[in-house]
Amino acid sequence: MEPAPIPYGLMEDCAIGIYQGKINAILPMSEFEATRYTGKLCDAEGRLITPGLIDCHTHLVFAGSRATEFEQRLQGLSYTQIIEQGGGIHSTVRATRQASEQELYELALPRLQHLMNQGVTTLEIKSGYGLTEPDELKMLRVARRLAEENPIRISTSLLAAHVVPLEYSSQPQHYVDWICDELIPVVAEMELADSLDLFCESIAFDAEQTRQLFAAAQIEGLALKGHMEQLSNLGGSRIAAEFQALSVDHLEFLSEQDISALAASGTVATLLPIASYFLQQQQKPPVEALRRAKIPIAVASDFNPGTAPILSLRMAMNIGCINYGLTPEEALTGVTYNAAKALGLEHLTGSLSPNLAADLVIWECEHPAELSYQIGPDLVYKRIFGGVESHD
Ligand code: DI6
Ligand code: FE
Repeated sequence: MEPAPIPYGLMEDCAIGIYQGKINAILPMSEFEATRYTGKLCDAEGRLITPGLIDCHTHLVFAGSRATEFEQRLQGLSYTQIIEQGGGIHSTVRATRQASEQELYELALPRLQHLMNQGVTTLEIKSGYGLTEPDELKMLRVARRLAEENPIRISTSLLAAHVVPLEYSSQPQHYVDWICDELIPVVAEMELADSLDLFCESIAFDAEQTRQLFAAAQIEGLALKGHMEQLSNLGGSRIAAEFQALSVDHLEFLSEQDISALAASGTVATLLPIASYFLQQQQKPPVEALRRAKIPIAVASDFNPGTAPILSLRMAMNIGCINYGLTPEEALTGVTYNAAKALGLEHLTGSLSPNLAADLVIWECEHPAELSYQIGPDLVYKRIFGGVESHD
């Protein structure tokens, strides 16, 4: 999945050597046979092998449901109107604050298992439904525990700047100051988050606050990400580029000027096609301009109860192809190599290369376009994480 002249970088009739959890060699079968290897063998019998899939943007840990809000939206109420009435993200915040840490873990575990069964070996999980110190820490601890107790790699992101909590609505700036001065240092000290994320939007935080939050997180050594230009353009992507953020996500309203800034910084453009499908958004991210500027494009599920309650990374690939005009090759690169880049993990996972983790999926198919094309029957034949097989 690394950039290559051959579509998908596809190699045929090869052997992959795995030693101590890492890929140590990739050889043509003829050369492999000459080694007279006598160790453990797994014959994939002509099946496709890809890097393990990476879902680089999820809100997997939360409590409650927003099904009645879905009904309201179908009757004409907008996402913005619902949040302005104290619903939307606020509704999930109420339910998540009420849930115990154990309850949150038990709600998240089957979601995690479902993703693992689809071939996901790395994912990102954000906080952002707690919005108080104990509740944000609770969410992040659940995400860390999911990684400790399951064969998967999880990158965590502090998203306390998801929305201004209702108790701060008369003094939003105080909330931002509190995140910067108190919460970020605590989270960094406890090593509970790998990155800081925020929502730069008229219903959330503005450009100046974005700058302030990024500066505070950078001092504490956190990587940076942002929900940018989803419903309007506030210039968040350009600020992210200035701060060399790992990724900017959504991007429906990204401008030409933003694209030049991103191209210069190496920031990944993460597209979230399920969210815009679910919100019936007409505005599409400027895929052709991103391509022309050679900006790495990642694709993620954005799984969350409000705008993306569809727990399927391959569905995100499929909708990305249908609604955004991605090629199946771009979609697959978007959930492997470029998704690893969006998490700063490309030296560890995301492609099949010597010295990377042996995270791979053997698929019940031969052509990689199948992965964007067919939704339904489970195509995973074997899932291998760090050299160890695990699949229900
Ligand atoms: N954009 C999104 O798509 C999610 N958060 C965000 O900033 C939605 C979160 C939600 O509605 O619960
Ligand atoms: Fe999101």
